[in-house]
Amino acid sequence: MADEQTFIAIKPDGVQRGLVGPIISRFENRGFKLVAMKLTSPGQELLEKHYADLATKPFFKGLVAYMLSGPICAMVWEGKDAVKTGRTILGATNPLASAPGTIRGDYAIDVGRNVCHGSDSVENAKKEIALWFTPTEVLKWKSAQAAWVYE
Ligand code: IDP
Ligand code: MG
Repeated sequence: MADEQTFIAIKPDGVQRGLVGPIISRFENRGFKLVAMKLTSPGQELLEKHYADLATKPFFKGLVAYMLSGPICAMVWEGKDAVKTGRTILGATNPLASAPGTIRGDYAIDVGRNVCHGSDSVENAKKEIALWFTPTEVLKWKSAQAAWVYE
């Protein structure tokens, strides 16, 4: 499905380190289509919802504090297999286990400063997109590149 959507966020460390451009470029260059984007500081309530499945983890408080430490660049990227391929572009959760060529493998060292987020399933992508964006913020548009990206 070329219209699969994934939620990708550049975390506060990625924004502070000037990685917004390079991270966007990786998704653009691959052929994915940007359908929503905003620089946002969403607040504790949204971030606790976003990471609700990790609420019992010992690092949860620190994780939320990290996500509250500066602006986040929130995006929705669309294309064939966008969720799984998005995770591949990001690399492993622990940057030291991420292959060079992935975002985390090229730009990060510590798991608690891994510069980016990507949805881990189509179902969670739908939930995350609905949490971070209103429906009108997610645009429908036809990319002029589509015929050159898809056969
Ligand atoms: P993911 O971001 O690759 O999906 P998750 O297991 O969903 O990984 O964890 C969410 C985020 O929580 C990670 O991206 C990372 O920033 C943070 N995190 C995960 N495990 C640890 C840890 O052991 N210590 C500190 N932070 C962690
Ligand atoms: Mg996750």
